[in-house]
Amino acid sequence: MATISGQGVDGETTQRILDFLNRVQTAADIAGREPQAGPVYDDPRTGYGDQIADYDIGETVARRIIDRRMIYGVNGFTDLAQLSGIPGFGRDKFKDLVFSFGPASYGRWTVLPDSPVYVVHAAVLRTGKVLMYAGTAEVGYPLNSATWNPKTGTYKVQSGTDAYSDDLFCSHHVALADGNLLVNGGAVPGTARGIKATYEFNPSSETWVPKTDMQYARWYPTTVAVPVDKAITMSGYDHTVAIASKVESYDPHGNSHQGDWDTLPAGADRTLEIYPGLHLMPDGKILYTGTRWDGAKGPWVSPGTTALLDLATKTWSPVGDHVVRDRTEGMSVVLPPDNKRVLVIGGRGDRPTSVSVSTNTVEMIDFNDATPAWKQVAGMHYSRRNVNAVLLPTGRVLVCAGISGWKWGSPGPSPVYTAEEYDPTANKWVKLAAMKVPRQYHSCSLLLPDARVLNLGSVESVHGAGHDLIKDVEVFSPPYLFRGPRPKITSVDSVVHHGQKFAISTPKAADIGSVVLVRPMAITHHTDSEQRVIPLKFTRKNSTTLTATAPNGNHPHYNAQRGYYMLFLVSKKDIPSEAKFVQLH
Ligand SMILES: [Cu+2]
Repeated sequence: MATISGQGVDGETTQRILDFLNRVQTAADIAGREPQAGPVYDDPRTGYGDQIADYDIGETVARRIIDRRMIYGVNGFTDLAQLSGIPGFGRDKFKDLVFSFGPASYGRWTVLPDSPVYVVHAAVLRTGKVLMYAGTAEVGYPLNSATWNPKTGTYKVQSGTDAYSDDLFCSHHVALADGNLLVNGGAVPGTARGIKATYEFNPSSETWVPKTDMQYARWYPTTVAVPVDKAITMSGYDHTVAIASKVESYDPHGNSHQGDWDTLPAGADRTLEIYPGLHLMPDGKILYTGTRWDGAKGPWVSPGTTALLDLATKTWSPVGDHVVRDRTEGMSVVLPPDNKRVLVIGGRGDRPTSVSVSTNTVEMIDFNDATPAWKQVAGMHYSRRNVNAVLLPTGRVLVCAGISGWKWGSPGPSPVYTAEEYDPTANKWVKLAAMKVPRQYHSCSLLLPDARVLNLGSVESVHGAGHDLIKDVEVFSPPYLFRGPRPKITSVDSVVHHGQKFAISTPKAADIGSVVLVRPMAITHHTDSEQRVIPLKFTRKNSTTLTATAPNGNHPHYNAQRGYYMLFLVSKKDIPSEAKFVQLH
C-alpha cells in the first residue's frame, strides 16, 4: 500500500484532483470505460506506460477511493496524502491522476512582468519577436511601441522619432512578402474620425517607416495580405465617421517604394461593419465571415450576409447567413489541412436587442461542399464575445479571453477565465486551465515561435479604478508542452521556393507526424486575417532527415503566398517543436 504525498504537485493540479474526487458519485465516474475514455487517463510516461487501451483505476479501486472519502465527512478530501494506503492505489495510479488533472491535460498560465506599453495591437515578426502598440487608446497614451523577445523576455521601446507620428489606435496590419508589417488606419485623437495613415514596421531595424497615405480615411479597417506581395483593406470609419465602403489595394513597390494605394472598381464596394472578419481563401476570393466590431454606433441590428469578394472580377457574391446570425465580436479562423473550412466562434448571439450578452455557439462553413453553408458545430463550454482564437501547430484551436456579458454596461462584462481547445477532427471542446488576468475588449493572444501563446492588453481589470487599460502579460503553455520530449529542428534552409523539396534535420525523424508552416499572427480586436496552418507533404530520407515539399498550387499561390512562415515539426504524439522561420519565395 502506497504512501501518497502531494509534494511536487502544483496547487492548481491539487485543487482539480480534490474537486474531481469530491464531486464523483459512483465508481464508474472515476474509472470510466474501456477503452479508456477518461476522466482519468493513463500517463504514458509512468507505471505500465503502454497500457493506454485499459483503464488504470478500475472500478474496485475507484469504489475504495469513494469509501475512503466517507471518512472525511462533508468536506471530503482536503489533502492528497489522504489517498495513502488505499489497497490497489499505487503511485502509478496517482501519477495518472496528476497527468489527467495537471498541466499535461490543462496546460499552464504564467504571469510575466508588465509590458512597457499598453497593447491593443500585436504581431509576430519574422525575427521571432512580438511587436506591440496601442496608439493613444482613447486616454492619451504616448505614440510608442515595443518589441518583445520571447527568448530573453526583454523589451525594446520605440518612442519619439523611432516611433510613428500618427495615432495608429485601431489600425490594422498584415505581413508583407519581405516581412515588413504593413499598418494602415487609425483615428484623429479623441474622435471616431478615421485617418489615412500608412506605415511599414521594419523588423530588422525595428523602426516605423511612413508610407503613402490611403485614399480613404479608415478607423477600424481590416486588411488582408494577398499575392503577389500586396494587401487589400476594407471598411473602417472615414473622416466623417461613415463606413468607408471603397476597397483599396496596397502595392509596397509602387511610387518608388513609398507604397501606392489604388481604389478598386465600384463593383468591389461594400459597406461592412468595422473590423470585418476577412480571410483569403485558397481560390483567391476574400471571405467576409460576418464577425465584426461593436462600434460606437451600438449593437449592429441587421447582420449582413456573409459574402465572397472575387479578386479576379472585383465583384461580390453572397454566401449566406449564420445559423446564429449576430457574430458581433466573435472571431473567425480558417482551418487546416486545406484552409477551405472556416470557423466562427462566439460573439453576441441572437438575443433581443435589449439584452447584450454573448453566445457559446460555433459555426463552420466548408467550401469543399457543393453548396457551402454555415452549420453549427459543437459549442464552447462558455459563452464568449471579445474572444481570442489561436490556431495551434497541431491544427487545434485554442480559445482564451472573452466575456459572457457586455463591456459597456449592464449586465457587466463577466470575464471568462477558463481556456478551451477545439479539436476539429473530433468536433469536441475541452476545458483547459484558467487564466489569472481577465481579458476582453482590446486584448490580444498570439502563437509564439516556441508554441506558447502570449496574451496582452485589455480594458477593464481586476486591479480596480485607475487601471482600466491593463499592461499585464500572461503566457499560456498548452498541454502539449507537458507531454514528453519535443521534436527539434536541427537545421532547415532559410529560403524555400514553392513546390520545391527541402531538407529538415531532426534528431528522430521517425517520431515526426506532421510538418507545418504557420503564418505568424497579427491581431487586434479579435480580428486576424493572417493566421493559417499549412501542412506539408514530407518523407523520411533517413533517421535524421526529412524531405518536405513547399506548398505548390498555381501561381500566385493564394493558400501559401510569398512571405515568412514559422516551420514546426509536430510529433506523432501531437507535440510541436519550436519553430524556425523560413521565407517562402
Ligand atoms: Cu478599439
